[in-house]
Amino acid sequence: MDNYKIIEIKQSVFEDNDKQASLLREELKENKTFLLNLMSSPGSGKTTTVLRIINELKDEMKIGVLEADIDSDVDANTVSKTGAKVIQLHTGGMCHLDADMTKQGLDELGTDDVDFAILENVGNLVCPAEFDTGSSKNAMILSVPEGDDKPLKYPLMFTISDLLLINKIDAIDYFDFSIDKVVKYAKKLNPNIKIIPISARTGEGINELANWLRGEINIWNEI
Ligand SMILES: Nc1nc2c(ncn2[C@@H]2O[C@H](COP(=O)(O)OP(=O)(O)OP(=O)(O)O)[C@@H](O)[C@H]2O)c(=O)[nH]1
Ligand SMILES: [Mg+2]
Repeated sequence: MDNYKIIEIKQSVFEDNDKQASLLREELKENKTFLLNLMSSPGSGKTTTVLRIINELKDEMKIGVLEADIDSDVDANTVSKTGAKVIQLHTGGMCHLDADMTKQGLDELGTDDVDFAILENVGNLVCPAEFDTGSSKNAMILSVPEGDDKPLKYPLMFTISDLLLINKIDAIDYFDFSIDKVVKYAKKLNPNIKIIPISARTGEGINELANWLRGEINIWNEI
């Protein structure tokens, strides 16, 4: 039997998503649960990065994962093999999650024994950027094969993200991709964005990512 649930999430009835997001953030803070909203295009490496994060932090904290997809349970199946608590959310065709939909997933996951919840959002660089999920921090992945012009084409995603992971740097020799250009464009849109080049495949940069997460989780639990 699979050790994860699949939830068909209901469309939100709330009109004011920002209000729902603030309420959820307050609830998570009281509960001392840090929620990372991880966004990217399909195939940029979200699930592979989630596996790396779990591997790095699982001995220090209890981790729970929400896998959001239009259909399938491929990612929940992969992540459940790590032993982390996982829920697969089906969005019924919607290309994003809002705060109420995220809450439906967290309620099912149960956050009382979760210190760090990771939401793998639906693969898409547009819609997820438009909806506050109630997360503690927003992270995005841009992978090398997608090209270094993406901050110019999808500025909102780079503007609302606290962390930009440049993934698949093991493949950089095969693509015309300038990390310097991405850093320049992204910082222009969002001067405070933290940028970490990684390879979820080889593990390069994962230490720095884990340290960033440890720092943010500590801050979240202190204030
Ligand atoms: N070369 C290389 N391949 C990678 C890296 N990270 C992920 N991949 C590969 O990229 C493909 C997609 O990775 P996933 O982790 O499934 O990507 P995803 O963003 O979760 O995809 P969706 O959930 O479908 O949106 C897989 O074949 C991975 O093995 C990396 O750092 N380097
Ligand atoms: Mg995935």
